[in-house]
Amino acid sequence: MPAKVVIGAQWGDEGKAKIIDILSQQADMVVRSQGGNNAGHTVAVNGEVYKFHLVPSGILYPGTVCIVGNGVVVDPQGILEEIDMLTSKGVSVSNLKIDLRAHVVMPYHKALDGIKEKHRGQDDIGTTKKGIGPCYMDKAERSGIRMCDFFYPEVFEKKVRENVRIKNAIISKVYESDEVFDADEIIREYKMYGERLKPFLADTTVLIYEAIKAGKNVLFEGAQGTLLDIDLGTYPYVTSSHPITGGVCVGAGIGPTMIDECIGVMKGYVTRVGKGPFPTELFDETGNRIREVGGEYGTTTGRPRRCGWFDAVIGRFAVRTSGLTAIALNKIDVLSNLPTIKICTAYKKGDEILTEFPASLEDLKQCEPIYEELEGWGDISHIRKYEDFPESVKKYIARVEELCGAKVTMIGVGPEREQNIYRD
Ligand code: 2SA
Ligand code: MG
Repeated sequence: MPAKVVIGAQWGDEGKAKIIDILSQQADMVVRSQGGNNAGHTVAVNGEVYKFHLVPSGILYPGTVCIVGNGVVVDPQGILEEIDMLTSKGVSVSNLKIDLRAHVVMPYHKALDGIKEKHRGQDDIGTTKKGIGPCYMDKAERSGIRMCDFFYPEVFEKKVRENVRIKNAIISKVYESDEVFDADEIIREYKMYGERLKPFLADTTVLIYEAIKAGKNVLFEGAQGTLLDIDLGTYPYVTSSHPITGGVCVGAGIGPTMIDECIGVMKGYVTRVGKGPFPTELFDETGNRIREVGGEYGTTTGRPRRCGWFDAVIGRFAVRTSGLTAIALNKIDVLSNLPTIKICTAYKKGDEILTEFPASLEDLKQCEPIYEELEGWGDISHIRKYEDFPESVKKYIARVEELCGAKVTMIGVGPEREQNIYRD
């Protein structure tokens, strides 16, 4: 395996958790490098259900080192809840390490996330309200609080006081809200969290480097998806980090030459939560059917996800911007029993044909999908070998590969581990 990256190649919720769970079995180390507890996945093992937001699910395998890298924004309360949940279920967290450089999500970040969304009104982004955007904002503005600050109480206190002074002014004066904060209270509470987190803190960039150098299997676990990337996604309807493979280098502190494989996870259709244009979105019976059969409802919020046909323009974009070496194509069983299946091959914008994903949302809004229709298939959930797929499935997979420009090496026909079919 050596160093493998798994990212979402659409708008998130591509079923990365399942692929990561499978690959974690052979991993010596699993690393998160971006986002925060806006990510979420559920893993069921031996009848126990575990919900993860910050801690890599690899923690369930004894001996696997799990890292929350420097590029992650960490909500101390959130990660401590996860640690407590794991401990109460008898799972050891001794292999969990959090980078000293990781930024801390503070209570005012969460409040501002909510206040700003409310203020955006009709133009809201549909954020998870976990404080992700405001925390990355402070990081870029150079006023953020980092994990290493917990070791220097006077530095920590000074930073909290200055931040609270500014945030309170913004909250009360700009947004006319009374959700203001008390610095002393935050300092007291967060120092306590800091004490509890100290045993987990380390320079994880060294640990990752040494693991790769020693030939260990290192798995980088992406959160969210390509089109939610702050630089390359459908801005401003994006998250504030880099879910593309490039984000791993910065967010884990390694160089691109240290990565061997980049796997992009796609579904056989597309979903999106939150706002923003979505060219292949379906508003009809087929869309409802995909949502129901695929269980396309938000893990944390329960929000129904918007559903649409597979979009190869997006697939190509993900392959190109992340240098994908392979595609994991998930949930194609959800498309079973449809008479025909559509794939969007390009967009039509007025008289123009676009084969590449546009930069401007104004352009994207005008894009109409150009579809190619393929023959459907019946139940495939029992299939375990690629050779056993009906011709129509093989043709569909071949077309996805051709249009996106990367090989499909894993195919998902159901939620179970055995329902993941491998192909060289
Ligand atoms: P934010 O909170 O600032 O990151 O929100 C900005 C946009 O990014 C979208 N977003 C997501 N979309 C899908 N899945 C996400 N994460 C979890 C997951 C969701 C869950 O991985 O399954 O637990 O249900 C995620 N995180 C952020 C969000 O909808 C906004 O459009
Ligand atoms: Mg998800």
